[in-house]
Amino acid sequence: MAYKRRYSCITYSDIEGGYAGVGNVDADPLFVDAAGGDYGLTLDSPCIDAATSEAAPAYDMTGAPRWDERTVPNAGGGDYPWYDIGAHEFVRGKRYGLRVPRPGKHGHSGGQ
Ligand SMILES: [Ca+2]
Ligand SMILES: [Ca+2]
Repeated sequence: MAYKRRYSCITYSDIEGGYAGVGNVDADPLFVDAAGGDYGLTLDSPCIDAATSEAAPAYDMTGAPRWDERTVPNAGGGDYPWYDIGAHEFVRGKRYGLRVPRPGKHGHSGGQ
């Protein structure tokens, strides 16, 4: 078996069990409803304003712009130290849900 061992450099991430690196945290990300497939962040999440903007997209995977949550101290890095850890940016008052469709759930709900 021949493979090259690669040492990855992980920073500004939330890793269960912990991982050495700048800005890494080991804490429950406090998703909205992980069991229900909603991986959005709640306001108490340690992932808010804790990532680095360096080499990170200005929008999250749902298209929401990165946002400086004023009630959360900026603990991230880069030019804009208020990007959230993960694929989902917390935006107050507007939830951009990252929902994973689950089989067995009844059809579309008609709004809120
Ligand atoms: Ca943010
Ligand atoms: Ca902030």
